[in-house]
Amino acid sequence: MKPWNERVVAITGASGGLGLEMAKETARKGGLPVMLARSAEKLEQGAAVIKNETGIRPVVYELDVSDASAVKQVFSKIARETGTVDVLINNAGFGIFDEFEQAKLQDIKEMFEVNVYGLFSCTQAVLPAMRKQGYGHIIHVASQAGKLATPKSGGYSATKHAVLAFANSLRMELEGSGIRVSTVNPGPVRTNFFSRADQTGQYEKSVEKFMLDAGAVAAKTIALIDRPKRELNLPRWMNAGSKIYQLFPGLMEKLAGSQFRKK
Ligand code: NJP
Repeated sequence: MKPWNERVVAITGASGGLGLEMAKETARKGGLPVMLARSAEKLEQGAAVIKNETGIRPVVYELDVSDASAVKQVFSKIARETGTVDVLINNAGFGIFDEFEQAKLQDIKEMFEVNVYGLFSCTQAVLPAMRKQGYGHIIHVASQAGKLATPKSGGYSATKHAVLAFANSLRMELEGSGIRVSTVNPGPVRTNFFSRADQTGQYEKSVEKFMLDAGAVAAKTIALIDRPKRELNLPRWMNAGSKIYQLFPGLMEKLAGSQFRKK
């Protein structure tokens, strides 16, 4: 991998929340953040804050990751105007929490379009150039919901399970290519995510005491670039719960089922 001051780090969903914090952390290290999201105005505002703090002016592009042809166009533009993407952070995503019987199929489709197909398109857009240069790092922001699905998050959890399955397959396909694949699986993080995921505010309230700080999650994610590993799981205790669930699902649902009903 090149030194930080030559690294190009493309981050989807960088107009707010985790993505914006990751762009900040990239610039603090001396790297060039390429910030992608739908809201051009928020991207520009975020980039200005980063320029003020670090002296580095991020490159911004308006992009809806669910639009596969726009993804192709924007990533070709990045390659032409900025250079090869050394690190791609597939972070754009959203959730809608609903009992499945009441859930709208359209909402679930849209979650798959962004959280899964968007991530596929962005990954395909950067792979050929990473292969050519012989290195690169693709970091997918999945979730603890990709390991343990709880009530009211069937659709959302299914998208994140898909991301983890895809990441594991891709990692094996890319063995020996110099391209690393990691996933970041956080529990609840203090961002705007909940304003769409749960408009009642009930879930946010019930997990308030163990919400992660977005800046801290972003710093650990960017640290993965220097010390790649397959998964970053936060907080650790929650991941321990997910592991025990995978071993003894029936028992866990019986003993800790009420803990799974926070949404
Ligand atoms: O959420 P939020 P987070 N095309 O709402 C963008 C996962 N996660 O930072 O397009 C392109 O503050 C949107 O930008 P805009 C979660 O699943 C979270 O928490 O301008 N971009 C904004 O920048 C997601 O994968 C928690 O509206 C699109 C960003 O995505 C990632 O963390 C827990 C887009 C969302 O920012 C970041 O979410 C967990 C599109 N079509 C996993 N649609 C948590 N917060 O608790 C949205 O386990 N965006």
